[in-house]
Amino acid sequence: MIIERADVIVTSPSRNFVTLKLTTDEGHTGLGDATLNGRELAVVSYLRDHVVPLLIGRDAHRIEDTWQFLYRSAYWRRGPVTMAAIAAVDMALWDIKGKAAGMPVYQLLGGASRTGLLAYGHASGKDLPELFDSVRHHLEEGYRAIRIQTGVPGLTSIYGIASNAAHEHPGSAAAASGGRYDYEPARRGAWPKEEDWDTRSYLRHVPTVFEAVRGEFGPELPLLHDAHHRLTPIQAAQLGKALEPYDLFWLEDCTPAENQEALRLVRQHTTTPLAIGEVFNTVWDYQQLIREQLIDYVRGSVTHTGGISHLRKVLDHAAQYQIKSGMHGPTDISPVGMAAAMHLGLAIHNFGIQEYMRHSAATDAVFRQSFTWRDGLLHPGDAPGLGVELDVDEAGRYPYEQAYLPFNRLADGTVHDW
Ligand code: CS2
Ligand code: MG
Repeated sequence: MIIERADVIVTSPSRNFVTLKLTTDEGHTGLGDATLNGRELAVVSYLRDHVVPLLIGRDAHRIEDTWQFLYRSAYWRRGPVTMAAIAAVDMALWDIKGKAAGMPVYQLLGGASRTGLLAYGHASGKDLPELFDSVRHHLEEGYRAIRIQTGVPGLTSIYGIASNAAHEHPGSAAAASGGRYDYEPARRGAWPKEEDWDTRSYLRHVPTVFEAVRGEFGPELPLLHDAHHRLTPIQAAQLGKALEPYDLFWLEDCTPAENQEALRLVRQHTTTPLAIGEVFNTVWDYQQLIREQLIDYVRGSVTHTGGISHLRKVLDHAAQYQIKSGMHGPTDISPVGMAAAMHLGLAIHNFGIQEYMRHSAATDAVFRQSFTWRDGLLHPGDAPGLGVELDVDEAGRYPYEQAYLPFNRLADGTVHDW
């Protein structure tokens, strides 16, 4: 079965998505997510100008050989742009293979290891009343695990606080459903928006928030928190220790982990479970984190970690150290990337939890999906392949929009991790 055509489709229903669509001589098509939030067009060019010409005429069944060819023949290795492009090709070839076999991709990966995938959603609020309202909203939606993010006294704008969809995101899923919280985890703008940050205020405030949430919602509900790369290792250790009484499911991105060794210091001081990896893109980024058991969850997404084939290898390596998956799943992972994550998550033994941010109604009209969300569990469905079809005409209604992620400055003007 030969790849005859490759299209790179950019569409922006609510936010930008980049999708690779492959078509074979036998008429099968496959989709791959290549979305890199804030740098989408870099991946578009990498695919259109450098990868697509190499795909035409290749045997669509040779997924591993195509992966190794694209990774090693590029000469320049790793990085978010390269690995998102390779991920899209990998996902599209698994989609095609599933359709040719008449099986959902999870069956090709070894079949189901569980009935469904535990998911978590993002509750947030600028203050406790708004946060509690958001937690209740997510419990009503069926979530069995919830991420907690709040405003910090003295800071004017901060990562993670949902906008009120009804007026800020017309056309969003929540606005359509009358819900109060739609959520763009990284509220983007046509120019990088400057946000402010102060670690000492944050470290004083967060433990009081979890004290209040446990008081209101009890000790059982799995709670997660994302420090979003902003702390030094010893500050991360301080926060992990301060949160131990609140029994978090995980503390995410507690400190920038390019220096994987930094997590040794955090690990020495706290038993709060740690999740890292959404900005990583190959197994080499995790090598020390996994081998020294410095983390408990691998946060990589299929879209940003070289596809199903490579993230499977990372997670099989992690399984040897009792480390589980916690795949990244905000709205900047497209429905195609989410579907691929669900197929992989259903098949592997060391599944942990799946992040699940609901896409907007406009996005769902572009990407017709067959996954299910029932009683707090996701399932990829049993449609052949990944189970997502892209409506090219609907996609054409939403041209690309320049959109940057925000950035942080400290009170003295120093740029800080966002
Ligand atoms: C966040 C992301 O979901 C998360 O854990 O870290 O929403 C992140 O801010 C975005 O993916 C950035 O594009
Ligand atoms: Mg995160």
